[in-house]
Amino acid sequence: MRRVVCPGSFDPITNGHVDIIARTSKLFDEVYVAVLINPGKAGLFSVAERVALIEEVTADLGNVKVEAHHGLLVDYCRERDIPAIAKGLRAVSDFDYELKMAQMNHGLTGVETLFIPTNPVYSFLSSSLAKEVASYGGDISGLVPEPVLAALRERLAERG
Ligand code: COD
Repeated sequence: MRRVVCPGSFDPITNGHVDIIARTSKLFDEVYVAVLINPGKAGLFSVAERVALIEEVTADLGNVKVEAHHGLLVDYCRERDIPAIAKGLRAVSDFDYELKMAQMNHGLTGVETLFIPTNPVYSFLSSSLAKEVASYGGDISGLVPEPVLAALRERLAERG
Protein backbone atom coordinates (compact mmCIF):
# COMPACT_ATOMS: atom_id res chain seq x y z
CA MET A 1 0.00 0.00 0.00
CA ARG A 2 1.64 3.26 -1.13
CA ARG A 3 0.79 6.06 1.29
CA VAL A 4 1.51 9.79 1.21
CA VAL A 5 0.52 12.84 3.22
CA CYS A 6 -0.41 16.30 1.90
CA PRO A 7 0.04 18.57 4.94
CA GLY A 8 -0.98 22.18 5.43
CA SER A 9 -2.97 24.77 7.30
CA PHE A 10 -5.77 24.78 4.70
CA ASP A 11 -7.44 27.92 6.11
CA PRO A 12 -9.29 27.40 3.81
CA ILE A 13 -8.47 24.84 1.11
CA THR A 14 -8.02 26.46 -2.34
CA ASN A 15 -8.11 25.08 -5.87
CA GLY A 16 -4.28 25.06 -5.78
CA HIS A 17 -4.42 22.63 -2.84
CA VAL A 18 -7.14 20.55 -4.51
CA ASP A 19 -5.05 20.29 -7.69
CA ILE A 20 -2.05 18.93 -5.74
CA ILE A 21 -4.22 16.48 -3.75
CA ALA A 22 -5.96 15.24 -6.92
CA ARG A 23 -2.69 14.70 -8.78
CA THR A 24 -1.18 12.96 -5.75
CA SER A 25 -4.23 10.69 -5.45
CA LYS A 26 -3.45 9.27 -8.91
CA LEU A 27 0.09 8.32 -7.85
CA PHE A 28 -0.59 6.75 -4.45
CA ASP A 29 -3.05 4.20 -3.06
CA GLU A 30 -3.92 6.31 0.00
CA VAL A 31 -3.59 10.07 0.41
CA TYR A 32 -3.77 11.49 3.93
CA VAL A 33 -4.55 15.19 4.10
CA ALA A 34 -3.26 16.44 7.45
CA VAL A 35 -4.54 19.73 8.82
CA LEU A 36 -1.73 20.79 11.15
CA ILE A 37 -2.90 22.68 14.21
CA ASN A 38 -0.94 25.80 15.07
CA PRO A 39 -2.17 26.87 18.54
CA GLY A 40 -0.50 30.28 18.19
CA LYS A 41 -2.38 31.16 15.01
CA ALA A 42 -6.14 31.75 15.08
CA GLY A 43 -7.59 30.83 11.72
CA LEU A 44 -10.66 32.16 9.94
CA PHE A 45 -12.04 28.61 10.07
CA SER A 46 -11.80 26.20 12.97
CA VAL A 47 -9.79 23.03 12.41
CA ALA A 48 -13.03 20.99 12.38
CA GLU A 49 -14.50 23.29 9.71
CA ARG A 50 -11.35 22.99 7.58
CA VAL A 51 -11.43 19.20 7.85
CA ALA A 52 -15.13 19.13 6.85
CA LEU A 53 -14.54 21.39 3.82
CA ILE A 54 -11.58 19.29 2.64
CA GLU A 55 -13.61 16.09 3.06
CA GLU A 56 -16.42 17.58 1.00
CA VAL A 57 -14.27 18.78 -1.91
CA THR A 58 -12.07 15.67 -2.12
CA ALA A 59 -14.80 13.03 -1.62
CA ASP A 60 -14.96 12.24 -5.34
CA LEU A 61 -11.28 11.21 -5.42
CA GLY A 62 -12.08 8.06 -3.44
CA ASN A 63 -8.73 7.49 -1.72
CA VAL A 64 -8.34 10.60 0.45
CA LYS A 65 -8.52 10.58 4.27
CA VAL A 66 -8.59 13.91 6.11
CA GLU A 67 -7.38 14.33 9.69
CA ALA A 68 -6.27 17.05 12.07
CA HIS A 69 -2.92 16.73 13.82
CA HIS A 70 -1.32 18.59 16.69
CA GLY A 71 2.47 18.27 16.73
CA LEU A 72 5.26 17.38 14.37
CA LEU A 73 4.45 16.21 10.87
CA VAL A 74 7.10 13.48 11.13
CA ASP A 75 5.27 12.01 14.15
CA TYR A 76 2.01 11.98 12.18
CA CYS A 77 3.82 10.07 9.40
CA ARG A 78 5.51 7.64 11.79
CA GLU A 79 2.24 6.81 13.59
CA ARG A 80 0.55 5.92 10.27
CA ASP A 81 3.52 4.36 8.51
CA ILE A 82 3.53 7.06 5.82
CA PRO A 83 6.93 7.24 4.06
CA ALA A 84 6.41 10.37 1.95
CA ILE A 85 5.17 13.96 2.13
CA ALA A 86 3.79 15.64 -1.02
CA LYS A 87 4.09 19.42 -1.35
CA GLY A 88 3.08 21.80 -4.11
CA LEU A 89 5.75 24.26 -5.25
CA ARG A 90 4.38 27.55 -6.53
CA ALA A 91 7.57 29.50 -7.18
CA VAL A 92 11.26 29.70 -6.37
CA SER A 93 10.27 31.70 -3.30
CA ASP A 94 8.52 28.60 -1.90
CA PHE A 95 11.53 26.42 -2.55
CA ASP A 96 13.91 27.94 -0.02
CA TYR A 97 11.60 27.29 2.94
CA GLU A 98 10.24 23.99 1.63
CA LEU A 99 13.77 22.63 1.08
CA LYS A 100 14.71 23.38 4.69
CA MET A 101 11.57 21.66 6.00
CA ALA A 102 12.17 18.66 3.72
CA GLN A 103 15.75 18.32 4.94
CA MET A 104 14.75 18.73 8.59
CA ASN A 105 11.97 16.14 8.27
CA HIS A 106 14.29 13.70 6.48
CA GLY A 107 16.94 14.21 9.14
CA LEU A 108 14.42 13.55 11.92
CA THR A 109 12.93 10.27 10.69
CA GLY A 110 14.01 9.59 7.09
CA VAL A 111 10.62 10.59 5.63
CA GLU A 112 10.96 11.77 2.03
CA THR A 113 9.39 14.93 0.56
CA LEU A 114 8.14 14.98 -3.04
CA PHE A 115 7.63 18.35 -4.75
CA ILE A 116 4.89 18.73 -7.34
CA PRO A 117 4.99 21.85 -9.53
CA THR A 118 1.82 23.85 -9.15
CA ASN A 119 -0.58 24.21 -12.04
CA PRO A 120 0.45 27.65 -13.42
CA VAL A 121 -3.12 28.93 -13.19
CA TYR A 122 -2.80 28.67 -9.38
CA SER A 123 0.83 29.68 -8.95
CA PHE A 124 -0.07 33.04 -7.35
CA LEU A 125 -2.76 31.58 -5.11
CA SER A 126 -2.62 31.18 -1.34
CA SER A 127 -5.31 30.84 1.34
CA SER A 128 -4.26 34.23 2.75
CA LEU A 129 -4.63 36.05 -0.57
CA ALA A 130 -7.98 34.38 -1.26
CA LYS A 131 -9.25 35.51 2.18
CA GLU A 132 -7.94 39.03 1.71
CA VAL A 133 -9.51 39.49 -1.73
CA ALA A 134 -12.81 37.97 -0.53
CA SER A 135 -12.85 40.24 2.53
CA TYR A 136 -12.87 43.29 0.25
CA GLY A 137 -15.62 41.85 -1.92
CA GLY A 138 -13.36 40.66 -4.76
CA ASP A 139 -14.36 37.74 -6.95
CA ILE A 140 -12.50 34.54 -6.02
CA SER A 141 -14.83 32.09 -7.76
CA GLY A 142 -12.58 29.79 -9.78
CA LEU A 143 -9.87 30.02 -7.13
CA VAL A 144 -11.62 28.10 -4.35
CA PRO A 145 -14.14 25.23 -4.57
CA GLU A 146 -17.83 26.21 -4.47
CA PRO A 147 -18.44 25.01 -0.85
CA VAL A 148 -15.44 27.04 0.30
CA LEU A 149 -16.73 30.12 -1.51
CA ALA A 150 -20.07 29.75 0.27
CA ALA A 151 -18.39 29.17 3.65
CA LEU A 152 -16.13 32.20 3.15
CA ARG A 153 -19.04 34.47 2.26
CA GLU A 154 -20.94 33.31 5.34
CA ARG A 155 -17.98 33.72 7.70
CA LEU A 156 -17.05 37.16 6.36
CA ALA A 157 -20.67 38.32 6.61
CA GLU A 158 -20.79 37.12 10.27
CA ARG A 159 -17.70 39.18 10.98
CA GLY A 160 -19.18 42.24 9.29
N1 COD B 1 -0.65 25.54 -5.61
C1 COD B 1 -0.03 24.41 -5.26
N2 COD B 1 0.31 24.07 -4.00
C2 COD B 1 -0.04 24.92 -3.04
C3 COD B 1 -0.71 26.12 -3.31
C4 COD B 1 -1.02 26.42 -4.66
N3 COD B 1 -1.62 27.57 -5.02
N4 COD B 1 -0.89 26.76 -2.15
C5 COD B 1 -0.36 25.99 -1.20
N5 COD B 1 0.15 24.86 -1.73
C6 COD B 1 0.79 23.71 -1.07
C7 COD B 1 2.16 23.97 -0.53
O1 COD B 1 2.91 22.80 -0.74
C8 COD B 1 1.99 24.07 0.95
O2 COD B 1 3.07 23.51 1.65
C9 COD B 1 0.75 23.21 1.19
O3 COD B 1 -0.03 23.33 -0.01
C10 COD B 1 -0.09 23.73 2.33
O4 COD B 1 -0.26 25.11 2.20
P1 COD B 1 -0.86 25.96 3.42
O5 COD B 1 -0.61 27.40 3.16
O6 COD B 1 -2.25 25.53 3.68
O7 COD B 1 -0.05 25.44 4.66
P2 COD B 1 1.35 25.90 5.29
O8 COD B 1 2.36 26.27 4.25
O9 COD B 1 1.05 26.90 6.34
O10 COD B 1 1.78 24.50 5.96
C11 COD B 1 2.98 24.36 6.66
C12 COD B 1 2.96 23.08 7.47
C13 COD B 1 1.72 23.04 8.37
C14 COD B 1 2.91 21.89 6.49
C15 COD B 1 4.26 23.04 8.31
O11 COD B 1 4.35 24.22 9.08
C16 COD B 1 4.33 21.83 9.21
O12 COD B 1 4.67 20.75 8.75
N6 COD B 1 3.95 22.01 10.49
C17 COD B 1 3.84 20.93 11.46
C18 COD B 1 4.89 21.09 12.59
C19 COD B 1 6.22 20.57 12.12
O13 COD B 1 6.38 19.40 11.81
N7 COD B 1 7.20 21.49 12.08
C20 COD B 1 8.55 21.19 11.64
C21 COD B 1 8.71 21.39 10.15
S1 COD B 1 10.32 20.98 9.60
